[in-house]
Amino acid sequence: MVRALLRSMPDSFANALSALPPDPPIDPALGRRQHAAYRAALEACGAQVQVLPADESCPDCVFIEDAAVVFEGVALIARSGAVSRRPEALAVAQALEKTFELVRMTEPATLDGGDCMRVGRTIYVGRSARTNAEGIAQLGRAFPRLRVVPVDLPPDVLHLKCVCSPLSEDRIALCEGTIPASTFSASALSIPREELYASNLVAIGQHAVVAEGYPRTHEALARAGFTLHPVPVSEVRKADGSLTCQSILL
Ligand code: CIR
Repeated sequence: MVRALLRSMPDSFANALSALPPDPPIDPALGRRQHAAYRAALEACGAQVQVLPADESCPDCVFIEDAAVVFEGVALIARSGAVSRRPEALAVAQALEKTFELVRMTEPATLDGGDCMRVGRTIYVGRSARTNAEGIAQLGRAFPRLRVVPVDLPPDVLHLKCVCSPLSEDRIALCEGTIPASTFSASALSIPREELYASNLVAIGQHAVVAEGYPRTHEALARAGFTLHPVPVSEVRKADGSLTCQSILL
C-alpha cells in the first residue's frame, strides 16, 4: 500500500511565499478544509496517510514535498533554495528517520523536492531558482541507482512539477508548449496549455487526485483509464502550490 506523508497547514500560511501578493488574501481556515479534502482524496486512492503537525514558524510547511526526496529506503533531506523554508526539513527528517536511511544535503547545495520527478529508474530534476548544480550532484550521489536527468525550465516556472507530473513508472502528464516531450524517455499525456495548472496531479495506480475545474485534463485522464478525485485548491494556489507539493509518497 502507498503511504503518504502530509503536514498540516499553520495559521501563518497566510504569510506563505508567493510570487505575487495573493488577492484576496490567503484564508488558512479555508485552506485547512481544502487540505482535509486532499487527504480524503488520497485515502480514496488507497493511500495510508500520516499527517505531521504544522509549525507556526514555517508558513510554507504544508508543502512537504519540497523537504525530502525518497526512493528505495533512502530519504534525501533537501536544503531548500528558499532560505525561509530550510527549517521545515527538521521535522520531516525526524519523521522519516525511523524507516529511512537519511542523507542530508549540505551547503552550498540547494534543491526543492518539487523540482524532482521520478519516473521508473529515472529522476528528472529541474534547474531552477530553487535547485542548483550542487543540489543535482548531491541528488545523484544519494540515489546512485537512479539516472539523473537535469531539465531546463521555461522562464517563470517555480518547479519542474509545475508543468508535469508522473502518471506511472513509464508515463507522465506534460503541459504542451512548456518542456519538449522529447526531453523525457517516458511517454507524455498532453495537457492543454490553457489548463497548465492541472498538469500537476497525484497519480496512485489508476486513481488521480486532480485540481477541480479543468475539464479537458479530466477528460484526457479519464480516457487514459484514471478514476479522478478532484479537489479544491484556491488557497494553496495563492501560495504557488498545487497537488504533489502537499505530500511525499513513501
Ligand atoms: C514556495 O514558494 O516555496 C511555496 N509557497 C510553494 C511551494 C510549492 N511547492 C511545490 O510545488 N513543490
